[in-house]
Amino acid sequence: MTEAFAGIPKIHYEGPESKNPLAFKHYNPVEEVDGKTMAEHLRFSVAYWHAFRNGCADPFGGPTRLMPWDDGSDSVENAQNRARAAFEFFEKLGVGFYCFHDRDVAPEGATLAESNANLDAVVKVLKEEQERTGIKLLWGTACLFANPRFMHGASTSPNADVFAFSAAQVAKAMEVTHELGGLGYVFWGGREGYKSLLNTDLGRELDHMARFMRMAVDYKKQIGFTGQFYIEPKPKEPTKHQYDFDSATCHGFLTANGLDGDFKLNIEANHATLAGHTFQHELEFAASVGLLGSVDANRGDPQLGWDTDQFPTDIYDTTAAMLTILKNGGFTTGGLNFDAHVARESFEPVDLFYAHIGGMDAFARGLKAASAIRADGLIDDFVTQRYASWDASIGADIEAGNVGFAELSQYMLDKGDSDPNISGRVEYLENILNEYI
Ligand code: XLS
Ligand code: CA
Ligand code: CA
Repeated sequence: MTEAFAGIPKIHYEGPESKNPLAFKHYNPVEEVDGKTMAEHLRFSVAYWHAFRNGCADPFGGPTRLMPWDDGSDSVENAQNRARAAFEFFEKLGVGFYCFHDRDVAPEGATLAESNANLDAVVKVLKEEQERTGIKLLWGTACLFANPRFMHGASTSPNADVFAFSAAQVAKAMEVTHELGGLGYVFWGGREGYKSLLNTDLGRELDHMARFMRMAVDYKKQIGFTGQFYIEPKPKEPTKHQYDFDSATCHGFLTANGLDGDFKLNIEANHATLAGHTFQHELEFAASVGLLGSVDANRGDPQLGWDTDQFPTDIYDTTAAMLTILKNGGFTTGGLNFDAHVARESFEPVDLFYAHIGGMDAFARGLKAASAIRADGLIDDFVTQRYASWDASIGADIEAGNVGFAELSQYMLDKGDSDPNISGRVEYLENILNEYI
């Protein structure tokens, strides 16, 4: 096969002084930060669907992107060639991971059996390419939202046959993820939600979703897949209300259904924005309940209320995210997946490189800044100090469950009033953060 990205060399680290747009200025994969290389910390992944299947059409116009490696057909052969082009891109960019939906990599057939056969034919090439390059599958997933059959949802469809079809499709997607040595499997809610409560039995749909997840956990054991399961929260789009609204909602759903030991969360920055949260809030909440698993690093646009899936460029944001990720010990099975597409007007193949290079450099800067902030310790020390009243005497008794309202009433009656508060020092802390960015 001829080179898909002819004329574009392998991307190297050239340092902050470099003016070469096809070089990293901050991401140096072999540089150590806090005892691990940047590549080990950041575990970058390319999203197959945006990088290789999204032509950047919008509701007002067709696709613009030039993809000379793609003949535009739905043939299996084209899908196999596309897979080879994708790996050329991953290799030149220097990422260790990629992610896909079943229907991104292989065309859907007229029947489920035909779709499965198409998928097997492309998975064969993906496997060859993984072995050739050493690039790994961060996670696989199934597209349960594009085909019209899923118009009412998948596991939450009012049509039981659609639930059954979804189960069959996920079973196959899990099998191929397993075959490719995938480190994880993502459940993003697709159309699991509603447009109108007038036609929806919300409680029944949530029960069906829980039953579906339970079946997935059982099947995982049946086929011996040991990768990590993730739920990816999103509050809206394509439905008016998505059941996996945000980290807290997913945590409630998982614990209510006894599934919290089987799943972690894949937190997407853009979905946090749509839920009215910051990216860091979603990460902190997930971490606080032991569910921080993996990250979709694409950002939204503060002025736009939809899922713009832009590449991350805001260093303040990447620093905040890396602070939370480092504080919680970094990634194990997870990584930073660029679930992002280039702007519609950035239509040339080289733009795909610029976009990813920028995202990788933005996270490298965030990693370095976060590591320096933690080493300096001023913010951590302040937080420790702020909660010091819980480390001894009455605070320690409350945390240990040794006292109740009666004891606390007596304690305060004896004491007369609470100790004075200390300042929260918000601006002082914001100033420290800015010193490192
Ligand atoms: C859509 C989601 C989706 C998941 C994978 O908004 O971000 O792409 O990451 O199904
Ligand atoms: Ca995502
Ligand atoms: Ca998104």
